[in-house]
Amino acid sequence: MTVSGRLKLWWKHAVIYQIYPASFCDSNGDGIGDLPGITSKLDYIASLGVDVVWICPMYDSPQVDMGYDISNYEDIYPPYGTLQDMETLIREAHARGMKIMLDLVINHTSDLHPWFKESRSSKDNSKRDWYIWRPAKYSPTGQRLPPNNWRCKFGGDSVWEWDEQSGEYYLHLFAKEQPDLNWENPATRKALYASAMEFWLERGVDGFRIDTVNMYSKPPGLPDAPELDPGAPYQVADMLYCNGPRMHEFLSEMNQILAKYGAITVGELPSTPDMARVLQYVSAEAKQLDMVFQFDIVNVGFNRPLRYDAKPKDWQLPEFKEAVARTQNLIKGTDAWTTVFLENHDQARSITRFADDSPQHRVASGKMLALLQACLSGTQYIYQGQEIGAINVPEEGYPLENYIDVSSCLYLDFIRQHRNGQGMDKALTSLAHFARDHPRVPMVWNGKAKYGGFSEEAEKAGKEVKEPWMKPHPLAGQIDVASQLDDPHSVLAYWRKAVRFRKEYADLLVYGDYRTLREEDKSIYTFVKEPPSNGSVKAVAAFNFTGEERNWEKPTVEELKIEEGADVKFMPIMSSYDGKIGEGALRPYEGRVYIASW
Ligand code: TEU
Ligand code: CA
Repeated sequence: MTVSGRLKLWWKHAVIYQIYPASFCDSNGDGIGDLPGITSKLDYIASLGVDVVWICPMYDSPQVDMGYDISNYEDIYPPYGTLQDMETLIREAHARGMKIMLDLVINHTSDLHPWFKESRSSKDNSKRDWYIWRPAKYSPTGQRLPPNNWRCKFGGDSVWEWDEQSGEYYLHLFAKEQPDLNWENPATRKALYASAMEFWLERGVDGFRIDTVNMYSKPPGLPDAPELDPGAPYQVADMLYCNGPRMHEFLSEMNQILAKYGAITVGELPSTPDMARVLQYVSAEAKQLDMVFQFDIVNVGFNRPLRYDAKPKDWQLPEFKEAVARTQNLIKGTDAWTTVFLENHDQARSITRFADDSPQHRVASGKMLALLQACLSGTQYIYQGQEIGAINVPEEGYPLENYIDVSSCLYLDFIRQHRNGQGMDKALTSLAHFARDHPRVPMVWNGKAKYGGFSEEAEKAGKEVKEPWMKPHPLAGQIDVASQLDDPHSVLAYWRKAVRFRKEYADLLVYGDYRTLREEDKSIYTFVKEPPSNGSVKAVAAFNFTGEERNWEKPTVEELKIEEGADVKFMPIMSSYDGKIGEGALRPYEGRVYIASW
């Protein structure tokens, strides 16, 4: 079955809801989210119209990077629960017609994984080559130096950690507690596929979000990176370690296993601006991945070599439109598929980043962004809390010590170490806008309950309730699930409506071709969704990204690319404002969609 000339598949028009287990729901009062807590909320999740639940790493881990540092792929981090709890969650999700997607983190393990403990024990250990070890270099004065100049993704220091005991450096693109696996070793790959993939596919998991999916094949010789940031101690090297020479060979090898189970895959694909390169991962014919997360949209406004040096809101709407177009055009004239997301566990809240989180405009912004997502082609992802209009914690009232994510902490360490601590005030302003901590603040189920109802079930059961592992959101009393569940004017009600709307008009909204109109307009974002093959129906969407009412004219026949003189009818079918769909001017942070026919 094809739609708009595109193969129609269930996971293409699916809605996938991302859960960060530590912060979703605490069932036993220890202040840490857990698997039974997720299971207790499956009816709520299903009520959003969700088809798949993506759960961030729940595996056993020392939690240096919140589970993206795995010490045992085949067991659960004890505070989250047990393997039994996981099997219950999978079964209960399936019973509700929802599928389960897990996070596949196989570029690195934790330094506490038995494999790494063996590997580091000695140079001639049988698992030495399961990780990436290199001898030190030495300066002319005999100073020990790391094997190359690559910069760590966190903080900005070296990717090499010296291991005194075995007298070599090991590679870690992320934290030093996350040693990179050596994918050149077939024994390592084989063990990974069994432990991280098949163990869970055998337990009924339906697919994987594949972490850093383009970093496994390192460039031979591990050459120095170009000095793009003169004066910096280490250099950005993702142009070297992303999309390496054997990446597609490794993914094809993985697919031999995934295909046996019909597992769906979405790869996290950073640092790949070239569309032709992205297509090598997601063209259906290539049989690599079903879809990928590109970073174009979420990177809008990040414009400094060190991520958190960026200034808040340092972007214009045309840049945002271009970024959306790059992710949408991936499917134009190809057999590829794409994704739609504005948030995840690594990105600050989209209302704060891309619209207006002030009390006056927060709700309108949340509804507008919900409608924007509903209108974009590709598989749609919603991150926990997005559906209730969650926003960043405010700068005031949430001090630096509350930012506990490893990338926030290593950034502050970098400032202390390399800038003599200069700029800490700017660092707080930047973290208050961009930090990964914002989406990890505990979910607010009931703003009137203790800690925002994060442990409400435990409280009701009379259990002692500890403060959550992360400081609760200062605005929990205003932005919560409970007060929105039965409010037809809430962001939550609107997200449910937007998901239904998207499914109703899937042919254009999910499967249609996207085309930006009026690219240079700095206030209003207008685009068209149209069948790849000419038809006589298009969707026209317009979004006012400002806090003032703005005039807006319907597109001309030229803009719509239809024959001169055609008598075009515009039927308003959706607005992000309640009540009768307006005509003409767009109200503050209003989104509106028309069907244009002729
Ligand atoms: O993120 C990969 C990645 O590239 C991140 O450095 C991302 O660019 C950054 O977090 C954006 O702020 C994945 C996971 O999503 C992230 O949570 C992990 O920390 C990382 O891999 C290591 O596993
Ligand atoms: Ca708990």
